[in-house]
Amino acid sequence: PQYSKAISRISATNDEEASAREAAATADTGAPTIFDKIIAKEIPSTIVYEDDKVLAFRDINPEAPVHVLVIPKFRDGLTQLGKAEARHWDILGELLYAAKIVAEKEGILDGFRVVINSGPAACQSVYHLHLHLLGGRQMKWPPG
Ligand code: TR5
Repeated sequence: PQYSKAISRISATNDEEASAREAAATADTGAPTIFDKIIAKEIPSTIVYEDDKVLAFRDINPEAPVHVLVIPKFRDGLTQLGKAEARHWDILGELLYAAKIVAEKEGILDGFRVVINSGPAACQSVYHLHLHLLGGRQMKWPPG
């Protein structure tokens, strides 16, 4: 009984977290986001990789021991992956390769996950394209 109580507590927490994420998912208005302030260094973040096109910093609400967001410095209409156009080809490749560089720096090349939430149905909450790099623990499949 104690065990099942613990399980139901865990699922309640997961349900609450899931509802909170769904509630946080917003519409894509194209307005500037908090990530502009992070890029401009007006808001502090823990930067783990930076070059002229890409910034990678730790997620403020980590879902894994390693949880880094990899973003383009110039959004250029890329509020979400679903808005990608042919001109974004290069930056999309840069972001993915930067994720690999960060995975290597973080020591998680044995297994990591890259996630992109695109649009409200995927619970996207910040409309500046970003890759979530997650690792440092055994990942589960399928994702929710
Ligand atoms: O839900 P999506 O895929 O849009 O992911 C947005 C991510 O941004 C979430 O995982 C948030 O935890 C993360 N986030 C939000 C803020 C923030 C952040 N990561 C680092 N620093 C942040 N600051 C300073 N402010 C945020 N609002």
